[in-house]
Amino acid sequence: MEISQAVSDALANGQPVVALESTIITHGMPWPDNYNTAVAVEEVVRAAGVTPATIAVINGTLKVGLETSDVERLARISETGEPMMKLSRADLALALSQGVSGSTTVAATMIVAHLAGITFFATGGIGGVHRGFEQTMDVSADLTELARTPVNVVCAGAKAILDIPRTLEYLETVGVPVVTLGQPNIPAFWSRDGGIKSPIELSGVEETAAFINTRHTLKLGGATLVMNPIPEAYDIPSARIEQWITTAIQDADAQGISGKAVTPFLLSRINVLSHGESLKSNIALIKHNADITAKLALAAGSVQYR
Ligand code: PSU
Ligand code: MN
Repeated sequence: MEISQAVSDALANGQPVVALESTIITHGMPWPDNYNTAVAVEEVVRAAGVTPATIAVINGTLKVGLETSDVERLARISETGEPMMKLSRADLALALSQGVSGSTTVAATMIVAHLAGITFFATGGIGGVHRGFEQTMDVSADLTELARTPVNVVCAGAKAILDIPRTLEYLETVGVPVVTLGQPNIPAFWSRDGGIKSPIELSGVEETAAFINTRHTLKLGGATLVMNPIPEAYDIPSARIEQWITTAIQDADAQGISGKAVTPFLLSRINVLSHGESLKSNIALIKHNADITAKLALAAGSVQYR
């Protein structure tokens, strides 16, 4: 593992660090929006007085705190055709043992953040239980990771490409608290209102930091999943996004897309179908999440999570 100077200094001084994932760069957005967003998100964290740590595997090394050149390399794979694995818990060791490169999903980013001693992590959307899982058994490894690894994750909810009620049921079963900030219903990524009551509603950063610290004092293990609604100006109501989702899922079925390829396929298809509207919202919500996560890390202070 290679920890950047800025990140290792912050950790050594007990200052807060926010982890950032890299699958959103390689498989979540097109070039050059992916690069610009990854750089901007790091800036948002720094502006709040917190150190960002973007995580990926570069030539077989776990990197915590990517250099800008690494971020650009990940972002440009659609241009360069460089092979880049999408790494979750099951395949993290493969990239290291083979000396190759890969981006880390929410699950893999949590694992690496925990190894490095980082306890807060900002992302856009998590993986979950896919629609039609009765047939495919497609349930993201992000969910089991949240249950076992104590790295708290801030997202904008689960995307409506997933089966959201079943995703919430699964999280309840494995004991992951789902906290929505400032509203009774969970958000659904592009939409502020996911139409389903949040298991827990808290008013903001201070209350959430107290909740998270109490949870760790109880040694309950695993993460708290915080859902932060997309800023109002970028909200796309469910009814509007649903048409694109339905078409994208039909296209995925027709083309026989399966396994790891499903989420990236749907994201890029929805971006095309929405003429970039979904991407604009995606960029806005991830920046907002980065800001809230940095503030949460500051408010939580230096409680040790196990
Ligand atoms: N959802 C999004 N954007 C993303 C992802 C999910 O809205 O970029 C990425 C994240 O890295 C997440 C991963 O951890 O996809 C989940 O993939 P899978 O469903 O294959 O576990
Ligand atoms: Mn899957």
